[in-house]
Amino acid sequence: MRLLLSATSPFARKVHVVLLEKGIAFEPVYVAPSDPTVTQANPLGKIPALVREDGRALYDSPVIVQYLELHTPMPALLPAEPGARIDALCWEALCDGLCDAVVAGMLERRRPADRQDAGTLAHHEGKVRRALEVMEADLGTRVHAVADAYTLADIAIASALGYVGLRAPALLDAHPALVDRYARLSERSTIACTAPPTVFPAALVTP
Ligand SMILES: N[C@@H](CCC(=O)N[C@@H](CS)C(=O)NCC(=O)O)C(=O)O
Repeated sequence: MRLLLSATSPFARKVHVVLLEKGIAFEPVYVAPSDPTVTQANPLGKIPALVREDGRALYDSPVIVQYLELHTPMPALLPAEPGARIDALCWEALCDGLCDAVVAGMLERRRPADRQDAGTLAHHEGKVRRALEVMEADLGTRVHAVADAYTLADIAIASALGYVGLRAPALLDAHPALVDRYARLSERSTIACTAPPTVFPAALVTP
């Protein structure tokens, strides 16, 4: 299998971590979303895409994660108990949506200064701020997000926090507990080895 990814995509990082956690053999292919390899695999031109042995491709990241969980059930990254399973999937949705908003804000800020819309920027930033507030409140001091076990929820949270740290670090200033959580999650080798090139500014990294 080939995973089409970039070093910074939080969606690709989530899938990358799941592949590593499950010990599935794959070839990582670092590529820009605009590359023809990506549009051949995913008509939407987005990464990640997983190209299977028979050449058929899968996208988007929650679908790829479900595929990997179904085809390689162990180690399980989704709880078997239905309530906990839905909770984990809801964490994934929150984290993915947060990342979508960071991406949208970043694209708006890349427009020429005189064509950036303050209302649009505030709209996207509001989503990120609210998502981080909910994340901090709901996680509290629990070690794991769901079911007292390491699950997809923790992987999605690590990917999202790493991405906020990369693209909009100031939004973490109000959330030292989340910065701590990211540092703790990063102690796991699969999270550490998939970190984007620059994660948190040194001042924000707790020992
Ligand atoms: N919902 C998709 C989002 C993927 C996504 O937005 N990927 C970005 C990179 S972080 C991308 O490829 N953007 C290119 C584009 O939208 O044209 C998923 O979870 O896979």
